[in-house]
Amino acid sequence: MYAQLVETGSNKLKTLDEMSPEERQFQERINDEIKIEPKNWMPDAYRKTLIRQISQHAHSEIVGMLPEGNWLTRAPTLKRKLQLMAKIQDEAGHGLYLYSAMETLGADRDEEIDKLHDGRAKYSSIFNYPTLNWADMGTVGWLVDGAAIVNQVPLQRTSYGPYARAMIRVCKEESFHQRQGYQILLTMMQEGTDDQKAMVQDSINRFWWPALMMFGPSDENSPNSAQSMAWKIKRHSNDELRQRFLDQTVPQLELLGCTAPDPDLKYNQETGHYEFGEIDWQEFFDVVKGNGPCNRERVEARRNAIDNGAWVREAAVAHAAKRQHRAA
Ligand code: FAQ
Repeated sequence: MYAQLVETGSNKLKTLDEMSPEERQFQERINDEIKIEPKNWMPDAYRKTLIRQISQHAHSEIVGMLPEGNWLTRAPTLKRKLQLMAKIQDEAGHGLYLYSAMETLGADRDEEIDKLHDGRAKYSSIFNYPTLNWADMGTVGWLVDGAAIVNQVPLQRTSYGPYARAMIRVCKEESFHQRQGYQILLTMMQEGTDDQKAMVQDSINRFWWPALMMFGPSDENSPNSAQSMAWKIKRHSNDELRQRFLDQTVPQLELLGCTAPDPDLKYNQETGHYEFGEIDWQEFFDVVKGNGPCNRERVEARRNAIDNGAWVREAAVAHAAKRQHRAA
């Protein structure tokens, strides 16, 4: 729908006729599904929007390592520990591809990371919730990576080439993450004690609503959607993706033998979709503004990681300089 706005001018967005020749050529390229590459001309606002979204996405991957890192030393078996370690390393890798994609737009990585550290940059709200028990490692994989996949699969077709290409590998790895999470929960539900089963339900109760919030504000309160969809940065609206996630997740919830903390959740035979209760948007905006349960702790952990690792970076630079000097 949004892709048509540019042509019909039915919103505040410019029509093709109102665009400069450069803007028009750019939009026509997008309408024809031709990727925009770093050296192509692009409107400043397109560049800024992408830097905003890709940097937030990269920060999410990096901050997203923290809630799981909390459980590495307490994984119940060596196998689980190795899987969790591999997943966390993948997330670091995703952050690095994304920062690289962002740099192709002329953004400076250090500057963007500074914005994360001083609270100017956002990252996904979901990572501001604590991971309190081992089942949370299953729930994060199942629900959080599950939501991330639903959001990221369409991003493989986003209009900016480097972002779209980064998403292909990211999505493959997220699929493994989602399955390992679900498998943790299935094992606990099928082979666990009553206490372990209760742990799974408790974890789902805490992560259910925050996972639905990951898709962002509802369409009528999403200021960036119309333009981002016209530019085909976003291919579906926040609410469409939230619904898609819910429709695929509820049957998995039932297979686990668990319930959602939503008395209004029900299947609508006519529409073929699940209906759900009201999201607590106040909670969402509080968390996004920095007032969630773990916001301060997360940002501080990232700041400390950079500060404590400074000597390693300095040593690596000194070592490289020494080798270069010897080779000369
Ligand atoms: N949390 O107008 P919209 C992962 C902000 S990766 C915080 O709808 P937009 C992997 C939004 O930035 C998860 N802020 O914005 C993993 C905007 O703020 P601004 C991250 C949010 O950009 C798994 C304002 O609200 N994925 O999980 C959130 O068109 C497990 C208005 O919103 C991505 O970043 C939120 N949930 O749509 C790692 C995917 N939602 O900048 C470890 C790429 C919205 O105007 C463990 N990003 N905001 O001040 C996107 O697809 C989009 O940016 C949306 C938001 C859909 C997130």
